[in-house]
Amino acid sequence: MIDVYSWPTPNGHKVHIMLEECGLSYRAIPIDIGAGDQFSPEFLAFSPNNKIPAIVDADGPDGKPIALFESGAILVYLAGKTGRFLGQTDREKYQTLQWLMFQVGGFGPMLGQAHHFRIYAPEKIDYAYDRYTNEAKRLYQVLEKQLSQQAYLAGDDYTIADIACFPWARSSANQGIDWAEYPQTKRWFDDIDARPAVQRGLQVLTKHRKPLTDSKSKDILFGQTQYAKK
Ligand SMILES: N[C@@H](CCC(=O)N[C@@H](CS)C(=O)NCC(=O)O)C(=O)O
Repeated sequence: MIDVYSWPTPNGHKVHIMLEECGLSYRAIPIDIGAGDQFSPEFLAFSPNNKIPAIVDADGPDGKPIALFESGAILVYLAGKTGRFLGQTDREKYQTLQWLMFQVGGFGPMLGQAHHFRIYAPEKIDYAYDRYTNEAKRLYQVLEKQLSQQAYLAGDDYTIADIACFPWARSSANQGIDWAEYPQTKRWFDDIDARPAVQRGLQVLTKHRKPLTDSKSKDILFGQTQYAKK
């Protein structure tokens, strides 16, 4: 049994989708990041960066429990455990990892900033708004070029690189993206969105979700609570 400590956000969805795609048994434990659950000592003990997702697999590689944080590392772990969605040859594996790194190093963080400065910032800061909107558009162009040459990011097959990027593309409108300008990326998006395991993964923990509108949650995520010295 795998315990996934998570919340229905893009980084959480990635792991929920992978667990569903692989048919693994798991239990989803809500960490309400708007209420500050990510700062509890119990969670920080295995997720020291105070972010979801994290997993505890009772059946680790050596038969002993293993705890992991960082969604990219969790996807690689689950791919290794099941032999799925990483590619078969060494070449395919490195190509998958390359696009997974593109997501964890850029496509997630930069789109998160675009979303933040377009939607959550208490005032419009033109410089930040434009910088991250332009960077979002540039990153979608990178996807568009890749996906105009092949079905999926790492080649002909669906991999953890696609699983990692897809949940971020669900918020494209809030990132300043117009799908009409990225037809191949939209084709890729619709293809993944139609997968039953993806739809099941997207449902995980969603009954707990609340809109991020209250000032207490915003302080926890973006203000004094987040940056208080611990
Ligand atoms: N690099 C991390 C990022 C995880 C992340 O940013 N998680 C957000 C939700 S999508 C979170 O837990 N935020 C809570 C906080 O910042 O306190 C990963 O890929 O797992």
